[in-house]
Amino acid sequence: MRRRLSISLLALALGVSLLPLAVSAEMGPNGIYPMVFPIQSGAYNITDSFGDPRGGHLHEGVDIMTYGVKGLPVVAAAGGTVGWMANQQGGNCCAMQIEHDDGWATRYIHLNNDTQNPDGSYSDDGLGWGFAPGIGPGVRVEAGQVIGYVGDSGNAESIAPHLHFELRGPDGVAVDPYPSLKAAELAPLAVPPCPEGEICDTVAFQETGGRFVLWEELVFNAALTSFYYGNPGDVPFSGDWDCDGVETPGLYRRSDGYVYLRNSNSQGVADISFFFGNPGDYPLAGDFDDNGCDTVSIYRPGEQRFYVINDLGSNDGGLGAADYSFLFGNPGDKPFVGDFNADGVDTVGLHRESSGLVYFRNSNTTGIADSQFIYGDPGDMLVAGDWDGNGTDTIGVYRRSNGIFYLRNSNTQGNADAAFHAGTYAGVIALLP
Ligand SMILES: [Ca+2]
Ligand SMILES: [Ca+2]
Ligand SMILES: [Ca+2]
Ligand SMILES: [Ca+2]
Repeated sequence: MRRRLSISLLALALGVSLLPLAVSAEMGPNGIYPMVFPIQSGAYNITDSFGDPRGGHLHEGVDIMTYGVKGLPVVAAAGGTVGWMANQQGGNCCAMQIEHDDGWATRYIHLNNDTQNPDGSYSDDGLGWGFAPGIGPGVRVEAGQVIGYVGDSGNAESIAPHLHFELRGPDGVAVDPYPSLKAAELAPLAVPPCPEGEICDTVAFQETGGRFVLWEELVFNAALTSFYYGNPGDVPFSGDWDCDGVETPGLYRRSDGYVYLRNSNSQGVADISFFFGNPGDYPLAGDFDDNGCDTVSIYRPGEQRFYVINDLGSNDGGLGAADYSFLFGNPGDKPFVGDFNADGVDTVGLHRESSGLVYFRNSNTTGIADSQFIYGDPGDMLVAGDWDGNGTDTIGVYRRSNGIFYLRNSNTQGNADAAFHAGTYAGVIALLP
């Protein structure tokens, strides 16, 4: 039996804090500083050696070991200007600091100081030069620009060549760069999967406290916007409720079938609320009739039945009967929606979280799956979106165990086409902001 929320309960549910919110442009969520990995070619190995005791002091960086190889190019982890450089030949040759535009800094220590021979080997003579041409104090550098070369200068003469890499906050204090380096490894130079000029879906993550964090591009160092909407435990989804081409969040309260829709990606109360379905149903949102407007339908797991409706409700009212329903799927599987064949009509799919099985239909009718394959690991959360702007929705998974979002540009089994470290969240939605 359905019941309406009282006004006060509704206010409590949706009238959350009105504090202005912004995710820091400097340090991303989960302690990840957005940067590119400082070595972009050649083999390396890193372990988290930050804070290890080193000859009377604590190690203030992470050593990126290069398996005995000198001369690998070192790139700036972020855009900024060259700060100090130590270039006295012999003793301290070839260490530098890049001062980032946001006040943070990175240090690159033990750059090469040896002479390269005609055969490519290095004489361990301390007479070489480990800075890239044109690099000097005050010079502007961009993220990914080559600034120097790996070596064994300074107190690394007696050990293997490596890059000692430090990350320092605006206060000058070294912070452990290891999580940021691991995140940067996933996205060399952070190339977004959306080609220049295309219109592509992105994702927003839902925090346990009800805040959404929207990634403007699908790269770990994307600009972020965040806003509070809804209550912990509400199931998030997204759609274009007002047919303006912008997709915004909706929430479904599975305990009572209440739908709360918002028409902007900003903090505030629901613009549209109504109820549809029964306790325990799952929400689905999409354009099931290709009229340019998304509506909210439901999947009833106990019946394995989809109930589709092409209208939205209003004013906390009930929506009435579905336009049509059909059977599809197996008990326990979770529904998702997408236009998997680029014909303009959204259809339904199901994801078996226990095994990673994905299967979907290209029409909203009963029948066997038009496609099925395995993607991701058990426990991953699945969403579908048009990540590359070609009109076809494909799969992406958010892996809560490591905070990484993996996406694929075809609905087939295989490795991710792109991935980025996002951090720890409770849920994820795909949307076209
Ligand atoms: Ca809209
Ligand atoms: Ca529609
Ligand atoms: Ca379709
Ligand atoms: Ca696509």
